[in-house]
Amino acid sequence: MAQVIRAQKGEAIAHFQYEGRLIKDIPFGNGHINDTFLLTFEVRKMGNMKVILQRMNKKVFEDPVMLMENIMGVTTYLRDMITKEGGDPDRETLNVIPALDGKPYYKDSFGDYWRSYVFITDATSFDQVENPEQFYQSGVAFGHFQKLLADYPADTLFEVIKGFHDTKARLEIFKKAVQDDVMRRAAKVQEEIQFVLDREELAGYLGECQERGELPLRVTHNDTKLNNIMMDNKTGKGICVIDLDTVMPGLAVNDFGDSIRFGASTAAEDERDLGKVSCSMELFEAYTRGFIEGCDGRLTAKEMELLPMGAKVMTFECGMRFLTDYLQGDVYFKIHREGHNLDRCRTQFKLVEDMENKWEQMKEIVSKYYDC
Ligand code: ADP
Ligand code: GN1
Ligand code: MG
Repeated sequence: MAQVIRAQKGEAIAHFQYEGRLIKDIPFGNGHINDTFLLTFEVRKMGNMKVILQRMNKKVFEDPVMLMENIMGVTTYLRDMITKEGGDPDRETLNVIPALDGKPYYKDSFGDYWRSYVFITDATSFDQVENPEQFYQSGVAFGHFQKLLADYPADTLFEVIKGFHDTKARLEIFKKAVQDDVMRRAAKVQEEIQFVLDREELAGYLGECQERGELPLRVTHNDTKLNNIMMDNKTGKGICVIDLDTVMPGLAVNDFGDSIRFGASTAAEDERDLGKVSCSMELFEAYTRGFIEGCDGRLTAKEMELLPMGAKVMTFECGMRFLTDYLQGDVYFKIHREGHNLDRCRTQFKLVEDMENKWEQMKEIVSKYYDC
C-alpha cells in the first residue's frame, strides 16, 4: 500500500461526509484488488466511529462511476428487502458514505477514485475457514444474497468487467500470455502451462450450458470468497456480504464454486507446501448444505447437478488467472512476495486435481440435498 501517497489519501478523507476528529488510519483487510483503510473518528461525546475508505483499483475497474452506480442500485434494493424481512439494514448490507458533493465516490487530483462505507462492527472476515459450521453459515449467507437479488432488474446492471467469468475467453488470454512471455517466465512453468492445456475443455463447459438454455443467468456476486463476507462475532452467522464490485449477471454455480475453491481448501490460497492443500469433503458438504438452504428453492435441478462443476471450473479459472498474471509480470493481483501468483496458481491446480479424484463423492454429497 506504499503506493498510496499520504497526501492523496488526505485529500480523499477531506472530501467525504465524515464527522469528528480522525484519530486512527490503518491499512485493512487482505483483498487482492483495492487499497482498503480503516479510519477511526472521535465524534465529541458520542465516542468513536469507524469507517472503511477504499481507493478503487483503476487498472481493474475501468469505469468506477458506473461501478458505484451498480453498488448504489444493489445496496438500496437490498436495504429494502432486508427491512421487509425484519433484518437490520444498517448492518446487513454495505452502506455508502457520500462525498461532500453528494456523489457516492470522490475523484482525487491524481485521477484515482475513492469510496467509503460504514464499518460493520462486531464482525470479522476470515481468510481461512475455522470449522465446518462457520463455512455452512457463509453458504447460507451467499445463498440468501442470491435469493434477495433474484428479482433485481439484471439488465440495469453495468458489466463492470467484461467476460469476468468467461473461462473460455480467459483461456485465450492465458494462451496469449504464454506466447508473448513478456517476463521470460514461461520456461519455468511448463508443468503448470501443460496442466491448463490438458483441461481446455473445462473452459467452455458452463458457458455452453448457458448458451443452450440449461443454466439461467441470474444476478450473482461473482467473487464469493470467504473474506468477502462479515461473520457476526456473537452469533457466528454470515451477517453481511461485502465486496460488491463484481455484482453482475452470472451463474449461480460459479458463485457456489468460487466459495468452494477458497473455503473448502485445507490450506491458504497462497500455501507453498502443497502437501497441505486438499479439498475437504466435510467442508464441501457444509457449504453445499448452507448454500442450497440459503437459495431457498430457487436453484433448478440442472444448477444443483452442476454445483461440483462450478467448483472445478472456478478453481481451474482462478489458477489460470494467477498463472496468467505471473506470466504478465504481476500486473493484476496484489503480490506480497516474489512468485506469489505462482504459489497461488499451484494451490488452485492442486485443488482441481483433488476434486478430480473426489468427483463421485462431490456429486453424491450434492445429490443428498436435491430435495431441500
Ligand atoms: P478487495 O476487492 O480488495 O478484496 P474488499 O471490498 O473485499 O476489497 O475489502 C477488503 C477487506 O476489507 C475485506 O475483506 C474486509 O475484511 C474489509 N472490509 C471491507 N468493507 C468492510 C466494511 N464495510 N466493514 C468492515 N470491514 C470491511
Ligand atoms: C480477487 O477482490 P478479492 O481479493 O476479493 C478477484 C477474484 C479472485 C480472487 C482470488 C475483482 O478477489 O476474482 O477470485 O481475488 N477479484 C477481482 O483470491 O478480480
Ligand atoms: Mg474482497
